[in-house]
Formats: sequence, C-alpha cells, structure tokens
Amino acid sequence: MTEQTPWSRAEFEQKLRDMERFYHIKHPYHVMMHEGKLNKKQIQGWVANRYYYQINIPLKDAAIMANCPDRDTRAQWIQRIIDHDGAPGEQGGIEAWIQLGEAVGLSREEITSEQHVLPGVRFAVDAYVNFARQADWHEAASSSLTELFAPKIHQQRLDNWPENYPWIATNGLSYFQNRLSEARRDVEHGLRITLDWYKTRPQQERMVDILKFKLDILWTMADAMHMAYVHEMPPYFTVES
Ligand code: AHQ
Repeated sequence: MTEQTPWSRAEFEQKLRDMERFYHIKHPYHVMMHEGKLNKKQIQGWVANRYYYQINIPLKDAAIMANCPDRDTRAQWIQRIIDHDGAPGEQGGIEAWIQLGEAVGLSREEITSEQHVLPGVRFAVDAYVNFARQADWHEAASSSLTELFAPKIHQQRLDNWPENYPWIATNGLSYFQNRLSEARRDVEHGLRITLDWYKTRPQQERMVDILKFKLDILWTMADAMHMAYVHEMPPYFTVES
C-alpha cells in the first residue's frame, strides 16, 4: 500500500487542535467544577492530587532536556523548569500551587506529604514522566501540547471560582493567572518543534496518538478523583479497615 501524502503544516496543526474534543475540560469532574457543583472536600481532593502532577512537571521537563542534544532547544525549554521550581529566591508554580492548597483549606504539610494522592493519579502522572524519560525528546516535547487547550480552562477558573467558590481566598488563584501566559509561550515553542519534526504521514499520525496518550493521562487523573470524591468509591472502599 502506498504511503499517504503528509498533511500540510496547517492541516497537521489543525489535526492537533481538533483533539481538543478529548480535553479534560469535558470531564464531568471539571464540568461540575465549572458549574460550581463541587463541595469543599472535592475541591481539596483535586488540589491535593494535582499537586503530584505539578511537582512532576519539572522532572518531566528535565528528562526531555537530558535527552535533547540541541542547545537552543534546551536554552528555551529550561524556562519551564524555572516556571515551576521558581528562580532562586522567587516563588514558582509549585509554591503557588501550595498557596492554592492553603486557600482551599489544606495545610502545607497535608499537601506536600502527598497523603491524598490517589493510586490512579500517581500511575497516570508516573506514566507521563516515564514516557518523557524513554521517548525521543521530540515526542516527549510534543506530548506537552495538551496545553494548546489549557488557557481556556485556566481562564474559566479565574472567571467563575470567585463567584462559585467565594470561600477560596483569591490569592490562591495566582497559579492559574500565571499559567495563562506561560502556557501560551510554551505552546508556541512546543508547536514549532512538533510541526518541524514530524514529516511523513505515519510520523504525523504517531504525533496524534502521542497527544491522545497525554489526553488519556489527564482524563484518567480526573476519573480517579471522580470515583473517590464524587461517587465516594475510593480505592478499597469495600474493604473493612
Ligand atoms: O498547570 C499545568 C502545567 O504546568 C502543565 C505543563 C504542561 C505539560 O508540560 O504537559 N501541561 C500542563 C497542564 C497544567 N494544568 C492543567 C490544568 O488543567 O490545570 C492543564 C495541563 C495540560 O494541559 O497539559
């Protein structure tokens, strides 16, 4: 069978943007969050579990850099680590996430202990970090492109949390505010790497599969939280303690 002709650069980008239909903004947990239907425990559970995702992003990005021989790419990619870990003496995204945790009523120790992290969340996040460690660096870089769709979900939280969750101190929302610009900048770089790298049609189709893998990670994290905090069926809920 003859190989299909590659998509043009514009067609390829559109194929990636069409994957938005699978983004976790559509997950019932995030729909309930958007509609103001989550209670304090469910919000706290989400923040405590997403902490594990946030502290693993710098490890994921460092894995990409460790596999990347291109100095210019590394010089730009390192900003992602700085955004999360913070420049020396500055608060970074992880610290801002802990601030969000305190704003929703969790203690710093409760967040950083990872005591609330659900197995399903841990497995999904670890799958992302392990993919970044083992995959070609271009593929690992491309997998960050779920952030094509992130500004919308961050803006949603900024727009409706103050009204839907007035009990959350607004200084906790600074993480989402910062990600608006950081995500847009990261996507510009990640998209350029991606559109330049995948040339043949099979390679382009592979990239769509990689993006779906990352979308699966985000959806699975929300699934674990939905089972535990909405259906009140956390792991081993049927086992007598
Ligand atoms: O806060 C998020 C973040 O720092 C990142 C890094 C990026 C990546 O490298 O995969 N993806 C990402 C995302 C963050 N927040 C998620 C949200 O819904 O709050 C969205 C998520 C993403 O779309 O991948």
